[in-house]
Formats: sequence, C-alpha cells, structure tokens
Amino acid sequence: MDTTEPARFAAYAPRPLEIIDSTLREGQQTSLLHDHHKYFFTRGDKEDILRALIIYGVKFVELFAPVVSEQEREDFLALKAVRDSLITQKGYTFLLAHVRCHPRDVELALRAGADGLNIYIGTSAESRRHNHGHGLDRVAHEARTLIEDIRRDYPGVIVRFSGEDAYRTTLDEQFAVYDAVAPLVDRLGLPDTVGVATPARVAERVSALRTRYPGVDLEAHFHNDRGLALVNALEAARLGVRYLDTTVCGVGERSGITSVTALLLNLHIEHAYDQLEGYHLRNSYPLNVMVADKLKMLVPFQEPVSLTNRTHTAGVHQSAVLHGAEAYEAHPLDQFGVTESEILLGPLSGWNAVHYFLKEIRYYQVDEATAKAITAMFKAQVYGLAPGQSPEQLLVSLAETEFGLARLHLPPAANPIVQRLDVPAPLRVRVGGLPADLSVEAADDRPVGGSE
Ligand code: HCA
Ligand code: CU
Repeated sequence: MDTTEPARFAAYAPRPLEIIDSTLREGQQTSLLHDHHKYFFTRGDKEDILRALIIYGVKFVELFAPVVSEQEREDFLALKAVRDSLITQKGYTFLLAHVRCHPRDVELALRAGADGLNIYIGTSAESRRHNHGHGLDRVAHEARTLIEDIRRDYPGVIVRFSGEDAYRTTLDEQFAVYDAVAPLVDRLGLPDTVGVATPARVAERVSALRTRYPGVDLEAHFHNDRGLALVNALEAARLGVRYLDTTVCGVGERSGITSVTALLLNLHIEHAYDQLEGYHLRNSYPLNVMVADKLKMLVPFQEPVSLTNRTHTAGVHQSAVLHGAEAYEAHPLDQFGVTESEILLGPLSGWNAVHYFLKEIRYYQVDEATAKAITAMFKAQVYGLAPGQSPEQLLVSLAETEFGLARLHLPPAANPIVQRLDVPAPLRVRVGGLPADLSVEAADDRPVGGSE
C-alpha cells in the first residue's frame, strides 16, 4: 500500500452528513452519455467536476474501479493528483473505488491508490439469478474472505460493503450476508438499485439494520425510478443515516439517483443545519450549471436548485413577484447560488452556458449554432477584456453588434426573472468562472469587474 495513508480515515471525524458523490461513477452511467462520440466526460471534465465537488465541501467521491478500463485507471491517477493539489486548501478528500466483490478489482484499486473500496454484489433473488448465479452462503463467504484479506494487508483502507438491490432483498437474506461482513467494515450500503423503495420501507429497513449492527455506519443510495430518490434520501437523513450517495443533477442509471443540491436545499428548508456542516451552499447552482454544461444540456427543469425555479411566466406571477419575490418564491434559492451573478461566464464557459445565458437570462432569440459561433468569438476576446468590462458585457455586445441578435419582446412591466438580491450588489459575473473560481469564497461578496 504505497500510496494510501492508513491514518487518514482513522484521523477523520465524519460530519453528521457525509455526501458520497458518485457523479464520476453512477453519473457516468447516465443514458445521456450513451452515445460515446457525442457525450462523454473527458479527463478534463472529470478533473473539473472533482475540483468543484471538493470545493463544494464533499469529502467522499466515488470513482469507477481502475479495472473497468485502462482509460479509467489513468483517469483515476489524474483525479488523485487533482485531489492532492487541493489538500492544503480544502483538507483531504477520500477517493473510493467502486469494486465488485472480486480480488482483482480490489487489487487494482489499491494499486491505483484508492482510499476506500465500495464493494458491491447482488443479494436479491433477481440480482443473484441474473448477475452471478451464486447462493447467499457463497456470497457471504466470498465477501468475508475478501474483506478479511483486505483488513489484514491494508488495515487503513476504508471498506464499504453493499448488497445490491437491497430493497428486493428480504431482511433475512440481507442479515445472512451482512452478519458475515458487519464486524469488518466501515459502512454497510443499502442501495435501492431499481428504485422500489418508499420512505416507509426506508424507515423499516434502516431501523432493522441499526438495531442489528449498532456500531456500523449506514450508507443509502436511491434510484429515481418512482421519482422518490429525493424523499427517500431525506427520510434516510432524518433517521440519521450518515452517508448518502448523490450525483450532481441526479444523473445516473435510468432516471438517476438523488441530486446533491436538491438534497442539501431540502435539508436547509427542514432546518437540518447540522447536516449541512461544511458544504458551500452558494456553489450549488454553479455546480449544477457546470455539470449540465458538460452533459450538453441545461440544468434539468425538475432540479430544485435551478433558474427555472426563479423564472416567473404567468403575468399574475410576474407582477406579484415584482412587488415581493416571496409571493411565488418560498425557498432561499439565492443562498444556493441561483442568482445571475453565478452563471459563471468566462474563458472556460461552454457554448451551452453561453446559450443558456443569452436565451434564458437575457432573452435573445438565439439558436444553438449561433450560440456556438458567439462562444468561439467570446473565448477569443475574453482574456483581453479591459479593466472594468465584464464578460457579460462582452457577450452582450458580441450578440448585438456582431450577430445582430434581437431580444424577445416582453410586456413592458414584465421582468420574468426577478432576482431577490437582498443587498444591492454590482454585477458579479466573473472571468475564469469555472471550478477554480468556485474556490474564491469571498468573491460572493466582492464586486468583480473585468478580471480577477
Ligand atoms: C451499479 C449498481 C449500484 C451500486 C450501488 C452500490 C446500485 O451501477 O453497479 O455500490 O452501493 O444502484 O445498486 O449503483
Ligand atoms: Cu446505483
């Protein structure tokens, strides 16, 4: 174990809520990335996402096992370098490899320097029948042997064991396997692999496991097939499950899993402030925009931390909001970064962000091809901005003077996006606004002109 430092996790005091973000594992399994030629996370994308997650306050990040492919193995090493570069500024972030219950997966992950192993194997009848064909005794025995070996050879590594498809695994089946591994692991996972769980079932399952394994932390993971991934995660959090799996914008297999920002927003609304310890909530929306941009889409309209939730369309809503935003805005989205100033325009902005800004915020009639052309010109000029000129001004001037874009006609009094800026602030759109800038926490309160 040349690269893993055994004392790290032992010395870490976990917070009341530890997000295990899986955007770079579960998230990469989204159907949005199915067309590899069109949509994929480049290594640079992954580095940006990891950096942004760390700056957001996430301390546990799940990655594909290096066994998956040579590309993933090399990316793992690159991501470790990104993590290392942020230790001084943000503390240590644990990189967890998602591994099958298999010595080869484990060995390659440890060789790549993983801090932890998220081991999984199917335990429901469906999963056993179609995934590996083994009985529960054999699953329990193999898991136990593997984890004993890990504990002996790599005592400092974080070990999590998950019986896949936990909510179609009966309690007896689950106990048959978990009894064998519980004394050896740091966490027991409860993945709702096919999205069948309900809050009531979560409560039942979590309390059964807590009673049987009082000293072991639990981890929950909910798929959104029934649209319940968020509410199930909130229930798990309410019951004191410390580790919750999320992705940015909720991307993942099929309809995805719990969205990290949706979860934190809801905990905030529920006044569960202790569970928000250490998360930089203002970076929520920028994080969503960044990942959505890399997926070549807008922040999904169902995502609670989205501009959609501050966009008022009906005339009645608009005029009420002009008098007081609280008329149709109940939630503190500004504290989650849903403000114009957080759109993050800069040299690294993709055409999607530019398209979004011009179309959704400034109401230009702009198609995607034109947005791409504007982005190219914007990128060429943004580094040369005069002091005092903002990227937004440059973009608007390109849109109008070089491309002759027209703005949508809006009723005179309408202001469909009403910013609830409690404190009047100068324009704060920033240059270089991708992850590196997320680190400039003070910038939220700092007027920024053309460059930083
Ligand atoms: C998968 C399935 C998984 C694993 C979760 C876990 C699930 O894609 O391999 O390791 O706890 O939902 O069961 O994401
Ligand atoms: Cu999953």
